[in-house]
Amino acid sequence: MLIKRHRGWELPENHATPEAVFLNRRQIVAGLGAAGLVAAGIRPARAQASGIAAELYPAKRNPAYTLDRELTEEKVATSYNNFYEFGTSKNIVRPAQALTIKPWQVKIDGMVEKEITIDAEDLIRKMPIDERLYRHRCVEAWSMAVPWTGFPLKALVDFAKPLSGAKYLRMETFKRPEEASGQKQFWYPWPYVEGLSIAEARNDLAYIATGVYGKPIPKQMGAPLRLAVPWKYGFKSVKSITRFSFTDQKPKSFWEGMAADEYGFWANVNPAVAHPRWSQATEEVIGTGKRVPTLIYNGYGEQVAELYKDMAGQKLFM
Ligand SMILES: Nc1nc2c(c(=O)[nH]1)N[C@H]1C(S)=C(S)[C@@H](COP(=O)(O)O)O[C@H]1N2
Ligand SMILES: [Mo]
Repeated sequence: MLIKRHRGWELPENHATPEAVFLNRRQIVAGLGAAGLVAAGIRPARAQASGIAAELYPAKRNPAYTLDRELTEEKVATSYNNFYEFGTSKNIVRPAQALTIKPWQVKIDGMVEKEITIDAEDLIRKMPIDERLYRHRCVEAWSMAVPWTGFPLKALVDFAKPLSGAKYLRMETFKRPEEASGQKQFWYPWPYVEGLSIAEARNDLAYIATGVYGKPIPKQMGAPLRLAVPWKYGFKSVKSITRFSFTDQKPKSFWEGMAADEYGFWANVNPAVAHPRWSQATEEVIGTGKRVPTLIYNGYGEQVAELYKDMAGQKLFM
């Protein structure tokens, strides 16, 4: 079992870096601007990484979501990324800085009581923020473990007030080829789209991350808000979301549009079901050089297996 009890007030152990805690407190308490930080001998670049609703970080850790494994080092997790809008390599930190995240309009539409557009900062400030330690397993058979900050997707679903006929939640990334050169590659079905069933979106584990390592989330990891569904392959966790649409039609995802026989809608982690081109039995834990066995539902079966009990015969693991 992966869940270990921690008291909520305990300080993050080996991740929320002391300087992040220090900078956040100092900025709030002393009201130090970048100039003040320079005077104090602190590089402003780090402080300015706090873009959106910076006063929320670091947030109180939720003791229900901790792990029995080491967290991935911050500099590893924040510099080894998949974000095809900015290139197909893992090294997209630099091009991703071109993304404008302030202001950031989020549209909530489709089968809801009332469609709205709201700025990400206003939306985030309405949500119940906590910190959670989650595993993350990419379909490419590597994994990491990160301390997200954010809010349960369920809170956004409740805020949206979906109509009773809504069965799916479709989530869409920005489309700005002028900022994201990968989107000039016309053979990809931009914008990046992902979807969940409403039951999945209401599961306690489904999460919208707005921060990581005790700070606002960096652009390369999907600022200002991205999905984190740790029992599914990483491609489901769509980054930099601009639109949440409630629908009765199963959404067609970006990767389904590319290769439907390799990347399906459910995409739940299962070591026993191989990708057509490679095994999913083990995963490389990035930053450690080690391979470990992959777990069914990425170790979260107790929380999510129930969602699929009446779905035998569907391709749940691809
Ligand atoms: N918009 C968008 N979201 C995306 C992707 C992408 O290319 N574009 N890549 C996905 C994949 S394959 C993975 S493994 C995770 C990687 O998240 P990380 O870089 O924060 O680890 O983001 C997912 N979300
Ligand atoms: Mo991935």
